[in-house]
Amino acid sequence: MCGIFGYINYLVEKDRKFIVDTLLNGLSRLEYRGYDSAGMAVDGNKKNEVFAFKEVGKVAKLKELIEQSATDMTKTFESHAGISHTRWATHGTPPPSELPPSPNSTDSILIHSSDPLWEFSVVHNGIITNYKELKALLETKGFRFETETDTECIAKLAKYLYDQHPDIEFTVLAKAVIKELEGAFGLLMKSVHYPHEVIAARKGSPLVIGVKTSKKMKVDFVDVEYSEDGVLSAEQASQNVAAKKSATSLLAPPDKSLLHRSQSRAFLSDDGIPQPAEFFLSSDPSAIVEHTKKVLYLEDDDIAHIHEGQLNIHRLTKDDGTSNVRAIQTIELELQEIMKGKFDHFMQKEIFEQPESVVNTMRGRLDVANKRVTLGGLRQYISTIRRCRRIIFIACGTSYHSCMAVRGIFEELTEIPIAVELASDFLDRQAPVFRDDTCVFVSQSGETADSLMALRYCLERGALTVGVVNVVGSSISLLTHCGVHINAGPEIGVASTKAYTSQFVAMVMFALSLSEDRASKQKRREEIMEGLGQISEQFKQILKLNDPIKDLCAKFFKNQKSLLLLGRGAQFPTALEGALKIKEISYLHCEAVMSGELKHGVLALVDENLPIIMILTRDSLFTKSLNAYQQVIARGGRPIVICNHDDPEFSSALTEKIDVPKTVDCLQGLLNVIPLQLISYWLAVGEGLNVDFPRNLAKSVTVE
Ligand code: G6Q
Ligand code: GLU
Repeated sequence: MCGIFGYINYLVEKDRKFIVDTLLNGLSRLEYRGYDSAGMAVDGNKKNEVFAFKEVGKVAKLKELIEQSATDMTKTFESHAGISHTRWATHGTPPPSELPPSPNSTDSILIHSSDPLWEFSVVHNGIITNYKELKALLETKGFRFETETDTECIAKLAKYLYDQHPDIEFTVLAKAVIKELEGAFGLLMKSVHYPHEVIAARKGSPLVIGVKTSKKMKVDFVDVEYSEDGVLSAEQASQNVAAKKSATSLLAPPDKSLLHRSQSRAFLSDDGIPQPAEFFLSSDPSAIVEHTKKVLYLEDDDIAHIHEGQLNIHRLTKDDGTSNVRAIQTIELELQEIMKGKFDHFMQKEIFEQPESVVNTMRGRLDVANKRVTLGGLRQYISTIRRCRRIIFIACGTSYHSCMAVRGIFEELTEIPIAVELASDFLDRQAPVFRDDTCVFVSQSGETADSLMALRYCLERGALTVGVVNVVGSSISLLTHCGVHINAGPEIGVASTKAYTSQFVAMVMFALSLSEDRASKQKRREEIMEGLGQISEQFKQILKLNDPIKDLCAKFFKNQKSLLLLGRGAQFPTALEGALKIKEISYLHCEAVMSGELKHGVLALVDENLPIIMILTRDSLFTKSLNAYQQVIARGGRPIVICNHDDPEFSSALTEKIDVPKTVDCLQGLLNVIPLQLISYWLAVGEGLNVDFPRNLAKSVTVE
């Protein structure tokens, strides 16, 4: 996935330095979304001129490039539109380490032009699945593609259509282009032909618009305008050009009578004249909050047009079930929430935030004193879910592990058959889904393409869908029938930590809600609620192990090639999650093995040298887990044990152990995962690796 950011000032004079810095700053907030390369397009010194800057690597490199470019930063603009992008490449070769900053020289750069003059510039998050067809069509029209990326076809298609109809309005042109695009996108487009205007469109990838005006806005919504006119296909355009048809008949501005509503009233002053305004477009509100708290979330298939201080939202088709207005909301996210504070890395900050983030997940929902759980977002659907014939949890990566971790307690409390699916595999199998299934989509970002596609698949089959999501306003939270926001706060580190524990807690509360009507489960439910009430304090205790864990990493894992992590029952998902953390940020191979499976093969790896971590906290499977421990010891293995405080079984001074407090068995995984998060963190730091930006990864994977 990529991060896209745009800044438009209208009748608010700014110099180029301010504009460029605003874009760079926005990009650095979005850098967690991808950092293969970065780029921006801003107006040049003359009319009809664009300055494009592109650089391989992180935003800091782009900044350096701009500083070295000797561009006049003092030039002022009363109105201006700039767009930018930090990329996670999906198409085209991975970026070489050094490239000339020329606009058209390489496919490793993210921002795309229609031609060497940058008539149309596009930044894009997502994948255009029919780009090959579009490219082939455009090549027959004489276009030469400079890169391998899918995005380039958007800019070229715009240029092609514009050349056929130079009088066309920007929105009409944008609609004609967007109508041709298949796949997923959040995109921004600017053009020298439409100075100070930007088109922002969304289909499957997130896009938020921040609005800043000096005077209060007249209304806090923007009307959606529908038109079924004025949209033509690229093929039609080319055929019609061949037939020498009049351009206006093809791309005429939409018939006003077809407009659903006529004006974006929010931005007009009392006398109906647009007022000075600034607009911030972003893949994620974290890049906007420092400028304004007023935001508008675009919905899928929205095409926003920002021009002359106004924001208009268009859609290609009417009657598609979406609302007629988009609300301008006030977001509560504070900038400090997205800053690192006293920590060296976001991941470290997020690990240490867990005592608070789990409390935020439970706030207003869990009443330990009265033993009650209320999940407002599920209330209307809870009795339907109780009657469903199975619950399918669908997720990817860490979110999948949190589903695995709560499967047992769901089965126990609800007695409903539970399936846990990896979204990609579920789709690959085209697994059967029925109307009486409940499908739960668990996702931190709410934008993961595999999960989102699985959600659409389940919606098509009539299942009830539930979202367990962190990012408010994300696609999964918008598209599901009901759900729970985990309220963990923004998670910036690519390695998911606090989202995992909050998902876990949110899903346990979900299971508690579902089993509320079962008298036989009451005692167990109460025990779990008591346990949840203590989790935050227990997290604090475990976090005190930070220094010993750091030392342990240096002592046992330095220069190792591989690591085994063993767990059983509910602790197998903990082992899986720990192994994923270790792999993704320290690049050390780490394998999670179900202890019971050890003797069926993996035991062959065990000797006195292989580092092993075993999760051996007490639960009903403890005796069985000890068997695996004995098997390892018998082969000369010296496992590091994660066990409960003062467990007599591990009292020997020779046993290397990490002590954790005891909680209810089904919550123990919440505590046990924290030492593993810390191990992965210190392993990566020990190797001098970039903890928040592990190689080859991005925070939210909006590609299939
Ligand atoms: C792990 C990663 C990753 C993530 C998946 C799913 O540390 O963050 O495995 O969990 O990519 O992402 P979502 O939870 O956003 O759907
Ligand atoms: N497909 C575009 C590219 O390769 C955008 C990628 C993305 O959003 O992840 O650059």
